Amino acid sequence: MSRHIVVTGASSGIGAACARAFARLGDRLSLGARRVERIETASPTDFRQALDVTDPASVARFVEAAIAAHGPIDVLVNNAGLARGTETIATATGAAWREMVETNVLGLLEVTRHILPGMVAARRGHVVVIGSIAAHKAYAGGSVYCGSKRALQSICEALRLETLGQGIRVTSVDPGMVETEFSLVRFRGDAERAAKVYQDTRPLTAEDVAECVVFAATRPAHVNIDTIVVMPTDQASPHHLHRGGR
Ligand code: NDP
Ligand code: 8X3
Repeated sequence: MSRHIVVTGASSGIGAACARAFARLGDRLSLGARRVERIETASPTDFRQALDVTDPASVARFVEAAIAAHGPIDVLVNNAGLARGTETIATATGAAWREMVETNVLGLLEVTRHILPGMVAARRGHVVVIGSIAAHKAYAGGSVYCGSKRALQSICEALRLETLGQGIRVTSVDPGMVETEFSLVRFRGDAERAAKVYQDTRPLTAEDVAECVVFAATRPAHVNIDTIVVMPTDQASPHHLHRGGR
């Protein structure tokens, strides 16, 4: 049966790949991102609307319109997120910290708090969070990005406790290196520096991660996949990569 899937950050990378993967299953999609014109729709019934997860009014408008378009939400893929810069704590100005926390943590909570009550009322629903291996292992220059992703682990744990017995599933998909626009955003548009991140190594594709999301979301209702940690074969930790060619 077709389900209503919401994907945040669907204009690029992992979010766009999740949208394509669920579209192939025949699900009804509601897709949001700030660059709404970049969101690809597979079917004329797919719903897309500008969404800035850091703006509570934008989140409220998006969720209301998504439910009006496709009815109760079955799966929320909390994917919108970013890393900005690699400044150390001593050299940062703080602006990028606020952007990361407002997007990765507060934005995710804002979207989730609007969608969860409908899932609880229906006594079914699935909240998927795109975490990161950065949640499992911090690195120099990544303090706040890593911290924001580690915060999501606690949020997922609390969410499972708060919804226990109410039919809600909570899954964190925690990827290692994925070749998307992530590094371009992190390095503020410096394409040369971003390309070097993926040089001579074989990263995951956005599709690899979307397959993990779809796997979790297509288990029977009594099965909750807690956490999927997925890394390239050529990666052992955030900064331990084998660069033997692609
Ligand atoms: P991309 O930069 O390709 O995609 C990020 C998406 O997030 C875009 O669609 C962007 O849309 C959206 N987004 C960013 N800020 C906002 C906002 N305020 N409101 C709504 N949407 C927003 O990167 P990825 O696909 O790689 O990143 C997706 C997720 O995966 C992130 O949470 C990231 O932390 C995580 N991740 C990525 C890894 C990687 O190596 N690439 C590894 C582990 C985790 P727009 O700019 O149009 O708003
Ligand atoms: C993205 C992966 O290692 O750059 O979450 O933090 S990493």
